Amino acid sequence: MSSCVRRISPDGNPAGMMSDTVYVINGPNLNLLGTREPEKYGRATLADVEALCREAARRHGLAVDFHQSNREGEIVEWIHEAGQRKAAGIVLNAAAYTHTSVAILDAITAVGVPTIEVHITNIHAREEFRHHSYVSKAAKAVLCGFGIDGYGLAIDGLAAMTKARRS
Ligand code: CA2
Repeated sequence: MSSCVRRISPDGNPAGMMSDTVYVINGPNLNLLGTREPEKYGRATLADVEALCREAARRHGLAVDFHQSNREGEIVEWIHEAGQRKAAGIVLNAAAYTHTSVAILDAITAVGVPTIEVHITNIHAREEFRHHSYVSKAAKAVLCGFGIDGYGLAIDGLAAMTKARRS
């Protein structure tokens, strides 16, 4: 006789099953969006980015866990949380940590959640030090230069990428 045990993890997600949640994680200074340097980053606020992400996710039957921090360790911990909760994906604008953080690269690699790197600006058309990204080494895809629309495009891409895995 065979039996099957379906384990339920503390967040209510059956063990081994992918959740419908996409983590959107924003790095340092992105809380200033819409209030400074509009010529570079536009006039939309981080609250506008959150609304855009929720709408894009809703179209695909996904939910959003939206975060911003100016602290590297907190970003690392949200990536771990996305892994523990078996998130459908991560949309990550690590901002300046993109160009410096091996800790964030290691976290993405460790959790194995499909991660889309997003930048509002085209980092390759900016200063040389912005051309290198540690995040890109572990990202499934990279979007830059679409303004805040890049976040919605990243969620569309994640939905397409993970559809088969979620059904
Ligand atoms: O283009 C992007 O999204 C960046 O990730 C933005 C980072 C920058 O360090 C990256 O090279 C590219 C900077 C985020 C700062 O956000 C601000 C927003 C409004 C006003 C001032 C800063």
